[in-house]
Amino acid sequence: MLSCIQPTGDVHLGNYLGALRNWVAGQHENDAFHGIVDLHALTITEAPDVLGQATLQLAAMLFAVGLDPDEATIFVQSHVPEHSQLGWMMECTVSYGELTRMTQFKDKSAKRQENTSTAEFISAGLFTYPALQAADILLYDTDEVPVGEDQRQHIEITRDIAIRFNHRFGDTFVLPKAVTPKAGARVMDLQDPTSKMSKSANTDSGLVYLLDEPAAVRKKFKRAVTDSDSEVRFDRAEKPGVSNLLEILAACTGGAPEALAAGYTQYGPLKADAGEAVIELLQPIQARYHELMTDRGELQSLLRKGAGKAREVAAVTLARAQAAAGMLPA
Ligand code: AQP
Repeated sequence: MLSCIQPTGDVHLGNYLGALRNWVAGQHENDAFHGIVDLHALTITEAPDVLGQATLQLAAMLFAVGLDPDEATIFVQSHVPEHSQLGWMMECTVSYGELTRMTQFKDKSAKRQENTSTAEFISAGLFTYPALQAADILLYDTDEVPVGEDQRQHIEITRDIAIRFNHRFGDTFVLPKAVTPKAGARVMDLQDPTSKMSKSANTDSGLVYLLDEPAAVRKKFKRAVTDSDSEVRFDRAEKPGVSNLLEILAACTGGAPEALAAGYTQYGPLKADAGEAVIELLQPIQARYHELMTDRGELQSLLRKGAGKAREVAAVTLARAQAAAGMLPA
C-alpha cells in the first residue's frame, strides 16, 4: 500500500477523511509506504524557507493522526532519489495527449491564472506531475493506493503508464488500484459545497484545518452554506451543502448519511452536531501534534530511517525498470 501527501499547506479535514484516516487503518495489514512529496510541492512553491518547515510539520501531523513508524514507512520523497530517476522514465512513457486530459492540471492551472500574483507562471512540473506520481506508486510494487476521489484519475493514468511500459519492455510493474473510503472520499468546501475542500481555495472560511481551535471549527460549521429549502435530506446533486454536512457527520460518527438525515428537521442542529463531531475527532490529534513538534530532531531521525527503508525497495524496482528498458548498468 502506498499513498502520498504534499507539504503545500495545513492539512484539512478532506485530506484526513479522504486519505490519512485510511492510511492509519490499513497500516497493520499492509506493507505500507507513505511519502511526503516535496518534489510535487515544488510545482507550486516559490518562496524560500517554506518547504523544509512544511515537510517537518506534515511529518508531525502524520504521526499525530496515528501512523506508527514501526508499522508504516514514512519518508520524504526527495530523500529517495529513485523517485526522480523513475519519474523521468515515466515522462517518456506517458503521452502529451494523456497529460492534457488531467482535470487536476486544468483546475490548478486555471486557479493560478485567476490569481494575479501567480498568473504569469505555470510550471512544466505542474503538467508532468502525474508521471512523477506514477513513479512514486510503481516503485513500491503497490497494489492499493488509498486516496480521495480527486486522485482517481491520476491512479488510472498510473495504471495506463504501467501497462504501456510492461507491454514495451516486458512485465516490470505491478498494476495498482485506487481505494476510496465509503464516507469522506470527497469532502466539499463548507462555503462552496460544489467544490472540494482544497488547500488552494481562495479563502479558508470553508476549510476546516486539523489544527483549528474548537471555536474556529464551530464558527465555520455555523456559517456553512446550506440549500435554499429547509428539508434535511441526503442528495448530493440537489442538496450539496446539507449532504456535505451529513457526510462529514457520518464519517466522524460511523453512521450512514441517509440514516442520519432522518434525525434532523432543521439545518441548525445538523451544523452544530457536525461541528462538535469534528472537534471531538480533532482534539487528540492536536494534542499529539503539539507534543511531537517539541522534538524536531526525533522527527528528522524518524524520516531518515523511513527514507532508508524506502530506498531498499525503490532501488530494486528502479534497477529492474532500467534493466527492462535495456539501459547499460552503471
Ligand atoms: N476534499 C477532499 N476530500 C477527500 N479527500 C481529499 N484529498 C484532498 N482533498 C480532499 C486527499 O488528500 C490526499 C492528499 O492530497 P494532496 O497532498 O494531493 O493534497 P492536495 O490535493 O494538495 O490537497 P488539496 O487540499 O486538494 O490541495 P490542492 O489545493 O493543492 O489540490 C489525497 O489522497 C487526496 O485525494
